[in-house]
Amino acid sequence: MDPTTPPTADRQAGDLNRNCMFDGGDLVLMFSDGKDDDGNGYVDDIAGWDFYHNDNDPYDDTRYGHGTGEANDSSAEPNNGMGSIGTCPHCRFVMLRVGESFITDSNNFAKAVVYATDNGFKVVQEALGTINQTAFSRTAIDYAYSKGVLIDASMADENSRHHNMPATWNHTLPVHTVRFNGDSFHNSSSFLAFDSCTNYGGHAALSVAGTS
Ligand SMILES: [Ca+2]
Ligand SMILES: [Ca+2]
Ligand SMILES: [Ca+2]
Ligand SMILES: [Ca+2]
Repeated sequence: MDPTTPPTADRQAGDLNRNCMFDGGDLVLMFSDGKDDDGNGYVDDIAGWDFYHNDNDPYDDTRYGHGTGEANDSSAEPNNGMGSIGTCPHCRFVMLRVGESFITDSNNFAKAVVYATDNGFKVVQEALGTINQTAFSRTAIDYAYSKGVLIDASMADENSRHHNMPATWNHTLPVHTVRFNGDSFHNSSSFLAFDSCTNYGGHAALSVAGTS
């Protein structure tokens, strides 16, 4: 037996990666066979894709948590005895890894956007600042827009008016947070009440209450 193969008891239990939960990593271990069965160019893309390391396990192994945290905020399951509830708790999500922190290459992001668009995703949610804004990334964003895919883009967290890519390209929905000084953030009604842990400026298309 391959020494990396989990013991039979773990396979039967389904938690093959032994992180005490059933997750995409278990599906990757259980069903990967080295064949690109659907012929989309990605071998065993069973539970998303890692465009940073170009493999089929998008697990956040640096534990940076930005994208993982956004997935949690958006789609965390209700009534499961764990953590908080997402804003869309019955939405399904797929992890597409494009970097190991907040900063990444926009070409990785572009590949993920094309993948999401071609696989019928409705929304791409990102928490990124890219070191570049290549023609490929701009074209990918426009391609998603042409297919009706919403790209929900982070304004970033520098209390600044600087242009954070890729949010500043046309056809994204840049989002920042507001809060009301000295009172509940639920009372925020003005762009000027921006949260100091967010950017601001003409690209801010949507303001939401936040506490970070
Ligand atoms: Ca597991
Ligand atoms: Ca396969
Ligand atoms: Ca495939
Ligand atoms: Ca990986």
